[in-house]
Amino acid sequence: MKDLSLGYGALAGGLLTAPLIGLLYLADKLAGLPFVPFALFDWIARVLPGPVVTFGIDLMIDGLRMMGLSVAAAAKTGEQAAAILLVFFIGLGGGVLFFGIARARSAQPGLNWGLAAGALFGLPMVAVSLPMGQSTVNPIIIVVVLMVLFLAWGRSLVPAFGRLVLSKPDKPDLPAAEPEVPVVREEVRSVAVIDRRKFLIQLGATTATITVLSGGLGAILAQNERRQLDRVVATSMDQAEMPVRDPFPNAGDPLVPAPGTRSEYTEVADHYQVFLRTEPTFIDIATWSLPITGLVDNPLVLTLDEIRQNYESRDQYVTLSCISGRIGTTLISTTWWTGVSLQKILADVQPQSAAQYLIITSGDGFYETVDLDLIASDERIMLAYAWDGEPIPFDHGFPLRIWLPDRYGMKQPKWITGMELTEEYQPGYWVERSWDEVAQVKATSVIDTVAVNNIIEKNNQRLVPVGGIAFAGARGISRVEIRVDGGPWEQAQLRAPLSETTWVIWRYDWPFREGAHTFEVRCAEADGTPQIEEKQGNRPSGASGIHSRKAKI
Ligand SMILES: Nc1nc2c(c(=O)[nH]1)N[C@H]1C(S)=C(S)[C@@H](COP(=O)(O)O)O[C@H]1N2
Ligand SMILES: [Mo]
Repeated sequence: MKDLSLGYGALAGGLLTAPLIGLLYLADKLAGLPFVPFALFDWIARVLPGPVVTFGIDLMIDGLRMMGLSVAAAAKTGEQAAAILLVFFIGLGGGVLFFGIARARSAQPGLNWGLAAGALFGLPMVAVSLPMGQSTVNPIIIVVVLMVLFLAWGRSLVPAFGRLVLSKPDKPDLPAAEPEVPVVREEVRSVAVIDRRKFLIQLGATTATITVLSGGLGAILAQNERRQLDRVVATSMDQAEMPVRDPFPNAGDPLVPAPGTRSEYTEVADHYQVFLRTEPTFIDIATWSLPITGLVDNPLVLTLDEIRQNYESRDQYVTLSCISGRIGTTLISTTWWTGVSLQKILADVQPQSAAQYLIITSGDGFYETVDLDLIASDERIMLAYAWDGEPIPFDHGFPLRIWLPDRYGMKQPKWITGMELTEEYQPGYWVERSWDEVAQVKATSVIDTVAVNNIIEKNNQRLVPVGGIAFAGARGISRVEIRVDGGPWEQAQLRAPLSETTWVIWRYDWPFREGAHTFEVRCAEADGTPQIEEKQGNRPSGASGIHSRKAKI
C-alpha cells in the first residue's frame, strides 16, 4: 500500500496549526500578547532587503488589481491574510517533517519528540514576537503563554501520528500472508481505516471548534478594542478647543463634478492608509510626550496640550498621496489638517548653527529626515494633531504627524515619538530601502468617470460627462486635457481647488459618439510644466504616464 504518512503529516499539521493561530489571536485580544503571525510578517518585512519587500508588495497589489479589489482598502487585509497563511503553512510543514522523521524511525515517537517539535516551531516565533509585537505585557508571561501553546501543538502531533500512521489492527500477531484468509485481512484493514477515520473526524471537529471559538471571540474582542481606542483618541483633546471647519472655500464654484467623480473632500474614514506594519500603531497618550533633542541650546519635551496651547494653530486643506501608487492611483486623499508650524516649535529649541537635519522617529520604528533649510523655507510645514476637526485617528498617526507640502507620504512620519537635530544626514526608512530621497510629488491626472449613464443635452448636442482629479503637490494645476481615441487634446474645465495644496477636480463634456472609446488625460502644473507622459513605474520616484479609461457608449 502507498505510504500516506507525509500526507497525514500535512493534514495533522494543518488541523493543529489552525486552532493554534486562533488561540494566539485570542491571547492577543484577551491579554495583549503579541500576535505571532503579524509579528513574524513585520519582522520579515523589516529584515528583507528593500527591493524584495517592494517586489512582494507589487506582487500583492497586482494580484488585488487583477481581482478588481481596491488597493487602498484591501492591501492591509491581504497582508494580514498572508501573515496568517505563512504561519499556517510553517505549521503544516512542521507536521510533514514530524511525520516523516517518525515514519523513518518506524516507531511511535515519545512525548518528548512532540515537545521538541513544539519548541522548534515556537522558539523562533516567540523570539521575533518579543521585539516586533509592541506588547506591553511582561516578556516572561509572553514567553510562557506562547510556548505553552506551541508545545501543546507539538505534543498533539504525537497521538496524531500514532492514530493516523501506526493505526494497526488489534491483533498484531496475525499471520503475515495467508492467501486463504483474505476476508480476515480485509476486515482488519477496514478496522484500521475506521479507526483512522474516527480519529480524523474527532480531530477535525475539535480543532474546528477551537479555531472558530477562539477566532470568533478574538474578533469580538478586537471590535471592542477598536471602539475603545477610537474613544480614547476622540476624548484625548478637549472638544471645545477643537478647530471648526468653515464652509468649503470653493463652495461657490459653479463647476459641478461629472457624476462618478470621487468626492472632492475625503471622509476621514475613507482616507487611504499606508503603514509598514501589519497593524496600525497605538500610542498611549497618557505617557506620550515629544522630546526635541540633539544640536539645540534648549531641548524641550512637549506634551500634546503644550503643543496645542502654546503655539498658534494653522489649518490647511491637504491632498496626501503615496509614492507607491500607480498611474490612476487610489492611494491619494484629501482632508483638512490642523497643527502648528514646525518653524515656531524649532525656534523655541534654539537650534545650534551646526544643525542641518531633523530626524523624526515614530512609534512603529519608522523614521525620516527633514532638511532644516526646507523647514525654514516653508512655514506651512506643520506638526498636525487634527484631521477634519478631530484628533487624528490612530491608524493615521495619533497623536502627532508631520505634513510636508509637495512631498509623497513616505517622507512624512505619523505616530511621532521623537525629534533630533543633527549635523549628519541619515536616510529615512524607505530611502534606505531604495526609494527617492526627496520624493517630490509628480504631477498626475486621473479619469474617475466616463458617465455614460448621465448623458446631458446642451445646445441640441448630447454630451457625455467625463471627470476626475489632477494633482501636482503644492505646485498647482493650470490645465487638464482630454483626448478620445487618440484624437486632438481638448481642454477640460477646472473647479477651484480647496487649497493650493489639494487636487483639482476637472470635467469635460464630450460630444456623444456611439461605440467603444478610449479616453486619456494629462495635466500641466501652474507654471505650465506638463505632466510627464513617459510611462514609468512607481519605483523609485513615483509613477508617471498617461491614465486612460475605456468606455462603451
Ligand atoms: N510612522 C509611520 N509614518 C508613516 C508611514 C509608516 O509606515 N509609519 N507610512 C508613510 C507613507 S508611505 C504614507 S503614504 C503615509 C500615509 O498616511 P495615511 O496612512 O494617513 O494616509 O504615511 C507615511 N508615514
Ligand atoms: Mo506611501
